[in-house]
Amino acid sequence: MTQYIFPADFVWGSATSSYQIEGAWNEDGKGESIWDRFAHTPGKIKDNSNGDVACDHYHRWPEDVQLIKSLGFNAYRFSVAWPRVFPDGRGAINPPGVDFYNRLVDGLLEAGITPYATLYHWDLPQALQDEGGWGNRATAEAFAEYADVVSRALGDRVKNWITINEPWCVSLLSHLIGAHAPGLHDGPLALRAAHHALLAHGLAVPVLRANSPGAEVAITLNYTHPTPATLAPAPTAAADYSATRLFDGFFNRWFFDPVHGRDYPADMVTYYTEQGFLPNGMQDFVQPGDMEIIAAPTDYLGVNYYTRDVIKAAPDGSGWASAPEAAPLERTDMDWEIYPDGLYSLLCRLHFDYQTPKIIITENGASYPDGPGPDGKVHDQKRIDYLRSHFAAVARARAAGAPVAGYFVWSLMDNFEWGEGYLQRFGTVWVDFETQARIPKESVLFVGEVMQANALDA
Ligand code: IFM
Repeated sequence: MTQYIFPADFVWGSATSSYQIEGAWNEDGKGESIWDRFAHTPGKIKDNSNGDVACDHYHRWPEDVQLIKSLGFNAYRFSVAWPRVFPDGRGAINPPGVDFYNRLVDGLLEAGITPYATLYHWDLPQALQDEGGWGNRATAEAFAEYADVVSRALGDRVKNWITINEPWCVSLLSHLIGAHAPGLHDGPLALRAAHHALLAHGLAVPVLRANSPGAEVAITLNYTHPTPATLAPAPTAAADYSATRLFDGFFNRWFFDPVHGRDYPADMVTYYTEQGFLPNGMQDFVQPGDMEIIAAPTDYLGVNYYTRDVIKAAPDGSGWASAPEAAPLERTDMDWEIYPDGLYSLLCRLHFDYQTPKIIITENGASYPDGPGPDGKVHDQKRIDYLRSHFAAVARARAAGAPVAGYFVWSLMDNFEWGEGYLQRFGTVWVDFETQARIPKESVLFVGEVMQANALDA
């Protein structure tokens, strides 16, 4: 048994996002988002559900704030729904939408909980999508206007800002793979979208700093740990390694490199050119000065980590393929392998390779099909095991020198898990979606003990 100690000022929080919990999709002047449109389109969500009601947090936020407080978290990461503030994406502000977040922030502060506000967690106003969405450079400019309005309203009290959540999902998952709104399959568009999402981040950084003096500003990137399916001396090892390196470029380096001032990775520019994703070259959407804007110094990097990907060379030699046959570890309900060493590696990679000055884990957690037992309690031992192993990975990375300053568990409560609907429960609080009852799971009691002690036995 090892005891890991966390520093006294370590941030312990839980996280959610607007579309996943708020509901009230068309109340008080809110505009339609791309997720409203996507989820209302038959066949897009596995259980044919949507976020119309979700956790009804829009109406139940006071009790949710009390819940967060009672669980012992000292920070809460939420996101602002852009179409609540600007129903048309820009132009006329919707005051009731801004008031909602004003009340939420006041409530959090009264409860002694530090708010971490994410400006974009995927609910783009549909009006902007109708003008080209993230494929359109004007969306990045509209984001800066939105960041200005929100930070003028909340910036006296919110001192922790995250611009964009997971630009890989905003761009490649949504515009190439098509699993998320707007559900497209267009490689060139996906790369434009990625650039404009990063540009939006960079444009917002000085705006947030100006309107929220003393605030810490960050972007959140998601990371998957790329692992080659075979190692030397297997005859496939060299090809699997090259494929893994490409996959790392696709998922990780395309985003981690530019925000660290390294430009887009040259090997991936070559690869995407060969794939026909850059028919007019990078200069088609990268304008002079953009890379400096994207690399605007931030106060920390937010990282979301869940799993690894085991990769082999594609049979036709053109890229990578998933290698489930070489991925034998226990899995969560999302079918994601449990691999805490990937979190350790990420944190060390950021520290030793990228020299990231400060890191906060803005999401980490696990989905399991849990529910209350005969005693009315939710015994989610597997989630406890998952969290314990990942807390230990954080502590080990800290011991190796990685400047990790905080950890937010995903998620505060069960919620709308995007294309999976309500079939996946990531919450540390169980939600009955019929009655909206909330029951803290045993895992959140475990997290509470760790937070209280600021220490972990593992
Ligand atoms: O629920 C999502 C969250 O919105 C973004 N990061 C990953 C989580 C689990 O899939």
